[in-house]
Amino acid sequence: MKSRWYKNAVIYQIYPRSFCDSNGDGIGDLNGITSKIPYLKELGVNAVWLSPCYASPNDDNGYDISDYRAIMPEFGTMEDWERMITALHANGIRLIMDLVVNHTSDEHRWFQESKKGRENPYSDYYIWRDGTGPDGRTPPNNWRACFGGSAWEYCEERGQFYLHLFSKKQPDLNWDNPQVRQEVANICNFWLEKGVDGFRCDVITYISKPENLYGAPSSSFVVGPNWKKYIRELAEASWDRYDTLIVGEATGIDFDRAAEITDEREHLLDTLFHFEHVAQLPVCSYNQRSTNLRRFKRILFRWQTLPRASWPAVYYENHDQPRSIPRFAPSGAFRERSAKSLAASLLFQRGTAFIYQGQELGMTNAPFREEDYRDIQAVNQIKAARSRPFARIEMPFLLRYLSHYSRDHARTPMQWNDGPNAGFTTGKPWLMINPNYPQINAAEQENRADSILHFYRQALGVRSDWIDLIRDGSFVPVDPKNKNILAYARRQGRRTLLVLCSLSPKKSSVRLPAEYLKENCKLLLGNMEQAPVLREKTLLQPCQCAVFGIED
Ligand code: TEU
Ligand code: CA
Repeated sequence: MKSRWYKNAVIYQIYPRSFCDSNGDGIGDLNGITSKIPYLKELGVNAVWLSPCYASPNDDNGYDISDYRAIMPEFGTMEDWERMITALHANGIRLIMDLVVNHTSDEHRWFQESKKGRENPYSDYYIWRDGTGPDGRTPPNNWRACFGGSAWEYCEERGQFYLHLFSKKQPDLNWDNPQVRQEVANICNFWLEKGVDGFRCDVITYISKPENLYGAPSSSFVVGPNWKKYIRELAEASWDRYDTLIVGEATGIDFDRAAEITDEREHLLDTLFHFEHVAQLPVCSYNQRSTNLRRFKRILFRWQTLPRASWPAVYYENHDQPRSIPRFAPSGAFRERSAKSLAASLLFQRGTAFIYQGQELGMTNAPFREEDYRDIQAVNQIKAARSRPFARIEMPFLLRYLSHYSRDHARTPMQWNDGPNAGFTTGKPWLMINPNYPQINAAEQENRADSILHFYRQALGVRSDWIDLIRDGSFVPVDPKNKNILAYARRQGRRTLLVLCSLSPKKSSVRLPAEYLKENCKLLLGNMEQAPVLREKTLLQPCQCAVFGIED
């Protein structure tokens, strides 16, 4: 029976490689996570989304799985994993695992068998096609891989191309093969029987490809021809037997499609991550503020109009995205205020709210040099640019782009304290630690009542007190055209939450309808000593936020 617990939940995403290293090898691990469960409990999150911790050669840091039922040795053992989930559950925190089944690692035994030829039991587990052209060495279509180059790799051993939408070490599974679908259901049941509370499904909208791939348009694999059938089949064979959250990563999805596939009556996904507000706009590629507030608000407010039967997921950061400061709000002198104002703007929206590790500290992008990048996406972009004739001209632009958008920015180790390696490891960290860790770290913020960390704890407390209204109430934009302030109201019966968030370095004012100018309006949360005085034209200080409760 589905309790739909996730409709009340705030979920904390952990990127295990960078969260906490317990054995000094410079790599985060499961025992490190277990040691920080009191921190998560104190923060007030209801669940953890754990990025992949399965056996993997780490071509894409675990999003290339070679054994779905084994723990990556660098992260620990299955006993460590059992200890972690037991401790999470004992603290009232659920665990969502990352389900990466659009593709496996090429080191998975299925692929090792499949590539041997067309007669073995695994030959049809992947998407193999004959090449075209006189020598048969032209790929079946012009699809490009997300990490560069063609999405087709020629395998001499088998004499065919295989499809890989990501790296060539991440061959796409053939979901048209019922045996593959059964294998995935078995993997889900293996983890659900161990007590997992659901899955974040990696690029799940890509799993159904068109039958005829020759010349097929690349958009044809987003929610492809058999997508609904395969998801329903998987739900019936596994997810539906447990009280799970199934959140899909839905790159390429639009609003109407999202409303349809998260509609409870469709029995497909419970919710999904869209990417409209974090889309990298060419014009913004080279400046620090990657989006203007009006566009940001327009997108966020639109997604708040998902029909009642559908359910949003709201987030600003994850392991693939740069840090939200300075991306969505001013850094520098206003960094702390901005972080709190962004938190207030996020946590009272309708939907399951996601916080990414370090967001609750106001962690920022890092000053990487070219040699510091580790992410396959950045490394491949640098390698490709270096190999081109105009590298000297191209490189400064690419490095400037990466300084804002590399996925490595989100993957710098957690900053626990101002001790060696920010308290993340006693060894050599696998990725550069942000040199601002002496100023931005959990220990410092633990001891400062006006820190971002304390603000998040307070905000999650307010969210919990008002959760019925936040879950079921209406969403009413306030002064939507305002280009400095993100403001909205949440309303249910006689109760209203009024959320005012300036994301501007300038003093600015917001127009409030008379219905919000009530005597019994109580300040619930704010990031400045002096709360704003509510009037028809309400003045906010730079990056000031305030959340008011009104009970008629
Ligand atoms: O990301 C899917 C995806 O589309 C990403 O490539 C995203 O668009 C890009 O990283 C933005 O810069 C998922 C995982 O979140 C990502 O970490 C993996 O690399 C990818 O799938 C392959 O599993
Ligand atoms: Ca370790």
